[in-house]
Amino acid sequence: MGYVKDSFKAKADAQAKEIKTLIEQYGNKKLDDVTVAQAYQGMRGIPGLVTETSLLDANEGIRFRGFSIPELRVKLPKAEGGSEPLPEGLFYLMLVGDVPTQEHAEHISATWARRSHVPNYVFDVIEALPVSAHPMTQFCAAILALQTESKFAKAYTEGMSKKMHWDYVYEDTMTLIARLPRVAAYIYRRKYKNGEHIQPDGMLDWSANFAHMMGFDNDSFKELMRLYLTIHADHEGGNVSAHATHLVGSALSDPYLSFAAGMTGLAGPLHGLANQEVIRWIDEMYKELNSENPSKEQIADYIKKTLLEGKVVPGYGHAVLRKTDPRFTAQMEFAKTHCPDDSMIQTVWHIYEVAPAILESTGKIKNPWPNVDAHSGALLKHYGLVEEDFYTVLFGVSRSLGVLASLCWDRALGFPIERPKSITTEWIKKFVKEGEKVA
Ligand code: CMX
Repeated sequence: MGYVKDSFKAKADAQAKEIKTLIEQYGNKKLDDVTVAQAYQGMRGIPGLVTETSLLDANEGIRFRGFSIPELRVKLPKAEGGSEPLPEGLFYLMLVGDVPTQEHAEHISATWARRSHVPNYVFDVIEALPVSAHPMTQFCAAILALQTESKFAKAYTEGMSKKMHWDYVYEDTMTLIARLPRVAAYIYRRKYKNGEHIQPDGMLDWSANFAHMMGFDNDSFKELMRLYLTIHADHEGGNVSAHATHLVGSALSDPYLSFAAGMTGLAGPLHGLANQEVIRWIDEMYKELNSENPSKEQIADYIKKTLLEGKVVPGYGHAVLRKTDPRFTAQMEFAKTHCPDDSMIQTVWHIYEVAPAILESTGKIKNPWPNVDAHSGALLKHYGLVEEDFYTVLFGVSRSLGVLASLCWDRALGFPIERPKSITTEWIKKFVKEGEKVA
């Protein structure tokens, strides 16, 4: 067994013991009460899920195993000559629970490089779709095509013991993550670069190789990819992509099927597709104002117009966060160092200066601050990755790290099939009138 796998299993066994004791001692203790509003309004704030890899604080933002993004930018291993964290290190942290050494991160890089070969029929499946198909549609189809190699599905059919579930989920996780950059880069080159594909470079780290296969060999872009693939990786368990992966995995669907479910959810405009929508919204504003350098007053008027038309301002708001997303701030800091004079980045910063007050003045938007998607597209555009409908695929490649590390934990801890109770409006009406539960 590899030493990453050994360390994970040792941690998970210890945690499973602790959880058993917790359930024995406190199994009936209430975590919270559920209100009628929560049942109707997306189950906001109900603590009904356990996800070990990260925890979101409404004001502070995400912490991965207790570490904030600014802390991780310092603590996680870097590529040679680089200053941004290697996502390989974040994966180790989420999976094992300890801050990795340089050697741990490099070991994961090498493992993923070794496992990155994508079978030809996966490319055939992508090629069977019209080139006009949205990149997320092509990405989801390719993940399902990769599923034919699931070791978990094969072992399950052959009658594996429940005790082995974690092992095969781990193996599928490592192979799937290893292959995603090749698949994503293939979709990118197919759709936007006349199918002129670039072979992987096994000497590069996961992010740099991904950048290389897309056709970007600029060192600064590789640094952006390392940061991008780190900060998008996980956002605790209740968001649509994480929850969908966890839910489908709880039926013992293998990691490929589970991750495909997460990705179909990420493709929604209120979730991961918002990064594409932000750029479209800015481009429409530029077109309407006939200027790529709008004043703050013009931006403010355009935001008000968007709201009057009954549309959302993409990149703003969040179901949990109540302050500026630290993932936005990390990207802003990167832009201040690498490309402060870019005109679209300047627009993003001007929007940040005016949008929160306008959104707040509506009185109904709970979080008027920017989320991760408000900044990412402008940075990618700066480096020439201008095809915004590809952006959610980048998000998806990164999100694999968190949701699949969590899936390993789900199976190692033996979590059962997820099956919350649903009720009807009739049930609720009777309950609020008679004060009792209806059978
Ligand atoms: N622009 C306009 N209206 C917004 C808004 C925004 N950015 N954010 C919230 N609202 C509206 C909601 O649509 C809702 O309106 P109704 O009452 O008319 O239905 C009201 O304000 C209350 O919503 P909320 O409780 O503040 O927010 P929710 O938890 O329901 O939704 C989110 C959260 C992210 C879906 C929402 O803020 C939104 O649509 N933002 C724009 C899309 C976006 O950026 N999504 C990316 C999120 C991050 C990610 O997952 O990648």
